[in-house]
Amino acid sequence: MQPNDLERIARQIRRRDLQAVVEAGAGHIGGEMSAIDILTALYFHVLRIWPEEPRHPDRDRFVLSKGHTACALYVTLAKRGFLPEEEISTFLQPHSRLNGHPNCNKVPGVETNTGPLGHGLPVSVGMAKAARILGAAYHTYVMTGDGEMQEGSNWEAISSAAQFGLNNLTLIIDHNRFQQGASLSDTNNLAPFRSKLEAFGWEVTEINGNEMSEIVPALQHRADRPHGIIAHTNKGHGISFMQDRVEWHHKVPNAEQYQIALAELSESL
Ligand SMILES: Cc1ncc(C[n+]2csc(CCOP(=O)(O)OP(=O)(O)O)c2C)c(N)n1
Ligand SMILES: [Mg+2]
Repeated sequence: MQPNDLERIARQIRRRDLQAVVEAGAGHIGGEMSAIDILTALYFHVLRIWPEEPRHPDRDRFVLSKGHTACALYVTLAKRGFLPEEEISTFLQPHSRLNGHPNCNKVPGVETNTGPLGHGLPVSVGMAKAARILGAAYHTYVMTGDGEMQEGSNWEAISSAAQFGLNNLTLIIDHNRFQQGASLSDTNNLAPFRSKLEAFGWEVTEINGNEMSEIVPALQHRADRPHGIIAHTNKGHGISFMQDRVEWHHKVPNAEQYQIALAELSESL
């Protein structure tokens, strides 16, 4: 697929995500918009997957460690054929399997439960290590938030991955410079990430994480050790009034804001 096609799909996913958050009256729209270009590249170009057989043993694994942005994952999985697209309208409704955080026992395509930050990367190290033990060829990808990197468990996992020589593991840090309620630099600022990952023995690539032509080759790159992608993104990317505004971590657009956002995400742009 060409970058143009992927950009078109990403816009469609952004629109559906926006609509779902507005209809549910809740969600984490800022961190969804920052991550959607990477999710699109993964599910529509990079991952080796079979939607009709979500547990295929040879499938590549993707773990959304920043589980609060579940809605973006659900919309992407639905568009790729893992679940009915109509089901997105049940997001956060009673009895829906599309909960605020992804559950692998309920939703096809979800690899592990996430939501409590700091767990997806350790689990992904286990998945990559398991591939080693089994002699399996699948690749494991995991996306964390930049605020999430403040969890100490991530750094234990990073050191283990290097120790195990896991060249079948790619970590993507969605570096949108904000966490919940504050900018990263005003809290426990771990940026810059490159020098820290390199000190643990990882190979590092830095990209514009909202630019498809940079995302795809970085995801496809294979190193001789664990690979970290520092994806510089904008929280709320694609919707002008949300970008870099801390309140859009989990604010819900009102009717007027919804119309402005929809227009900005329209096909013609
Ligand atoms: C262990 C844990 N502590 C706190 C929270 C509450 N929480 C949800 S999202 C979030 C901020 C995450 O920021 P970041 O990782 O940068 O995510 P993004 O900017 O991509 O939305 C926090 C503190 C949580 N989900 N898990
Ligand atoms: Mg962040």
